[in-house]
Formats: sequence, structure tokens, C-alpha cells
Amino acid sequence: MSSSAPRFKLLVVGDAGVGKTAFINRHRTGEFEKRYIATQGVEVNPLPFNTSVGQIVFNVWDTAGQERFSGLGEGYAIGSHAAIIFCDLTNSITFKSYGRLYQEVRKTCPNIPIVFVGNKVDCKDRRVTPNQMSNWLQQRRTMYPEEPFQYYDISAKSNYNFEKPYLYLARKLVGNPDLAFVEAPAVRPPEVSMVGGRVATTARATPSVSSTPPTDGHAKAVRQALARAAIQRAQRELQLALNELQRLEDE
Ligand SMILES: Nc1nc2c(ncn2[C@@H]2O[C@H](COP(=O)(O)OP(=O)(O)OP(=O)(O)O)[C@@H](O)[C@H]2O)c(=O)[nH]1
Ligand SMILES: [Mg+2]
Repeated sequence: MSSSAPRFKLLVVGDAGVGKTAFINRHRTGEFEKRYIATQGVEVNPLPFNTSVGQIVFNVWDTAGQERFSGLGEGYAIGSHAAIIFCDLTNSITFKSYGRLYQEVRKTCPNIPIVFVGNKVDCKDRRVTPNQMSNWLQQRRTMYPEEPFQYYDISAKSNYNFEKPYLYLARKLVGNPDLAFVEAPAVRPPEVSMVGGRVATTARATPSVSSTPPTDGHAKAVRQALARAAIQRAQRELQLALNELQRLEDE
């Protein structure tokens, strides 16, 4: 991992047992853990990604879904640059938590990119239907027109879409919609093949990612892109504040 690579705090939230740790560990170790071992408090893991503009690192904050283990509560969100909100597609209650989790993250982090994921899409006993999901997303987009409500079905077990949430957030953070991962994160072969004729993202059996350090040119390009993205965020915030002022004056 390059010490000069830009680092982003990535907050991962979702109810207990939705598969946050399993998904993160797929990238971290390549393994899939079948047992459920509840996370206590928070576990922070750096995940490096080699991109077309140099290496970036997500400092992933894997939070406890079980309330009794969530020491700092919403405090974990402070200083986040991006967030992934999880639900488990086989458990409707975890989907009902989406709205609350979204509000909690937004309260602390009004401007960060957020991506929603529905995990365990490999399971046959899916309870949250694609229709329910797309209706919910559509309703929210109407309620909050500035929020894209980007969503992916994923599976930590089959590796389906395993890189998509990271890629979406990396593009937003760097402010470059063309950013690509130049090496796929290494993961073990899937535990299951996908149901319903869907093809799982090809897993690589190689045990580790060979991380070529970025050149100075790459690091500079990333920093420039980050600075541009920060300016864009600040401009958006300024515009929102101006709109709010205008609304108050018009009242
Ligand atoms: N079938 C299937 N099972 C999964 C998948 N992802 C995780 N699991 C299983 O779901 C259970 C819970 O996974 P965890 O990753 O520990 O859940 P968590 O969200 O980190 O839970 P907390 O730490 O309590 O918040 C484990 O038994 C995993 O093996 C998946 O994509 N498909
Ligand atoms: Mg966990």
C-alpha cells in the first residue's frame, strides 16, 4: 500500500447480520466467512484500490449492526468521506431500516456520496423484491431530488457486483466518472453460483493484489482531481445555503 495514496474514510452501516463484515473481508482477505460473528463497536480496515489515476485507499469503518455493540452510535459517522448503507434482501426488516440509516448518515455528513446495497442476492429466499426496491428508490428520489440513491444488488458469497459500490464511490470522490480499477481486487472463487440465470462477477483465484506503487504523476493527478471534487462540493454547499437564505427572505 502506498503511503502517499489519498485515503477516504468509508462508513459501512446496516442492521445486524446483513453481511457488512463478510463483504469487507471479501476484499480484505479474499475469504468468505460462513459463520456469523457480530462486530463489536467498529473495526477499521484499510482497503487499497489501484485505479486508472493512481492508488486510493478506503479506510473502511465496519460498524456493529447490533445496537448493544454500537458504542459510539452516530459518532462513527463523523469525518466520513463516503458511506455504504446495507440491507439483507432475505430480511425485510433490514430494508425498512434504510430510511433511518440514510437520515442518520446525512445528519452528520450532508454532502458525502452514499451508495445503497442489498446483500445476499444469491439466496433463493429473497424477501425484498426488485419492485419494492425500485419503488422505494424512486420515491426517495422524488423526496430528495439532489440525491441519486444509487443502488446495487450484491452478494458477498457469490461476489456478484462486489466491486461496484467501491467503484461508484471512488468515481464520485475523485470527481472522475471515467475512473476505472486497473486491477480487480483478488477474491477467492464464489461459494455459490448465481440463481436466476444471472452471471456472477468473475472471481480471481489469485491470493493477493500486486500493488504497483503509483508514480508521482499519478499521485498528482489524484490530488488534482480531489481538489476539483472538493471545490465542486463546496460550490454545491454554497448554492444550497444561498437557496435557503433566499427562501427565508421570501417567507
Ligand atoms: N448467503 C449469503 N450469506 C451471507 C452473505 N453475506 C454474508 N452472509 C452471511 O450472513 C451472516 C452475517 O454476516 P456478517 O458479515 O457477520 O454481518 P454483519 O452485517 O457484519 O453483522 P454485524 O457485525 O452484527 O453488524 C454470516 O453468517 C455470513 O456468512 C451473502 O452474500 N450471501
Ligand atoms: Mg459485522
